Amino acid sequence: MQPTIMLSDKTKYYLDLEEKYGAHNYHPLPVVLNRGEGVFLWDVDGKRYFDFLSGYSAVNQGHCHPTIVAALIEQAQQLTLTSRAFHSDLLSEFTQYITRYFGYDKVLPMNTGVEAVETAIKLCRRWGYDVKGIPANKAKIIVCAHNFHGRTSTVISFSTDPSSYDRFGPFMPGFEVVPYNDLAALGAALRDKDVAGFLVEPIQGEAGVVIPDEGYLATAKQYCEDANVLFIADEIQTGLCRTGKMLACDHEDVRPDILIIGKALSGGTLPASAVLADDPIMMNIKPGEHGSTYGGNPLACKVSMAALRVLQDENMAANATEMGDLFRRELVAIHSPHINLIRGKGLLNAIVIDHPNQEAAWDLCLAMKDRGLLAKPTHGDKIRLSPPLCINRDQVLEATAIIMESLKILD
Ligand code: IF1
Repeated sequence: MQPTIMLSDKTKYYLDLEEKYGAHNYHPLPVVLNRGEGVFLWDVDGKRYFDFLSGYSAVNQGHCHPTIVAALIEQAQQLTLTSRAFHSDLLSEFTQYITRYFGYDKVLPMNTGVEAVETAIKLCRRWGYDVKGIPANKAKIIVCAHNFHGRTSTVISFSTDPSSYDRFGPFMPGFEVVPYNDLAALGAALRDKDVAGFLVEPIQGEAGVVIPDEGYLATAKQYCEDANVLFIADEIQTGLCRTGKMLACDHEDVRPDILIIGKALSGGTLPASAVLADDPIMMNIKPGEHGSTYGGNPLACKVSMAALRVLQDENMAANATEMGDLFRRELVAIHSPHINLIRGKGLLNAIVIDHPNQEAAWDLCLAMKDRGLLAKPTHGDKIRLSPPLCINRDQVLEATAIIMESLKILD
């Protein structure tokens, strides 16, 4: 049965405006939002929804978290941007705060996630030349099939998803793709003396929450150490308590040589990302060799410290573990013939829809929207289910009931 999409005139008005004046580089669910609080979003007609996307894990702390918003407002009235031509008190405090928080010598602040990935690539290559002694312009970085690290022309150069890279060439050389979760392939690729780094998502988000075998990350890290290659973790989506630990790498006690974080670093308020590494890696970049106008701005620094503090103060890692376990148990208990697979760690979850209709996952998302829960399909048949980490037991149960009810439209 096809869900009937009934949209209010108000909703249609906004959809039409964006359709006419905005580039068509997205295909959103037909819902127009104008308010958020905790695990909830409201549309322009005042209808309330559970947010099961969390801005792709940017709002781990919940929408408009009062502590984070207070920091934002306070700092916005004091000082927002100096550029890195001058110092700011907040950047100084932030560098100390975040390096102690994650246990690294140094931080390099950027804005969006992909900028932090770009920064990590440059840091890795520079280390490859200056420390490892790779001949000029020969450095290679190993990446994984079905990776997602962002949208810049360098980063899409090593994407294996045609919708990311097709007709956007020519592409940046120097990347070697190996299958994810394949230690033998990684080991073979690491025999090349020109390899400087291995860039990996501890759980592949865009690929549909693909969790590697237990021990993969720890062994991959060991292989990298043995080959004198940097282990670079993209924790932009998996980090900051999303999977039940501060970092997804913590599940295997892996300490990345280069750590990339973003998204929830600002709790969904403004773009803030960061690259963390120790001095032997970070100190190879000298003044004038890398930077960003907004990177490390005092507003982002203040907000990021608040966002990190909230994760700790509100035990969001433990809650993600507990609520994630409960949520997956509840999903399994639905026994829906239309759910092929339920997987996840903490509150980073996905279901795979099994249905003859190609549009089933999209239709299910529309049905869930009608019943008050927002999620978005990827790759046709997968739906990511990742609510803010402040979700409580009753809310998990209420949300699961909505999902169960919505699944009936696929009967
Ligand atoms: C979009 C996906 C999620 C990321 C990892 C870097 C970035 C991302 C591991 C870049 C961004 C976002 C971007 C968003 C969709 C979304 C996404 F489905 F595409 F894969 F979250 F699952 N590394 N992921 O997940 O960060 O530059 O965007 O700040 O619309 O492209 P950014």
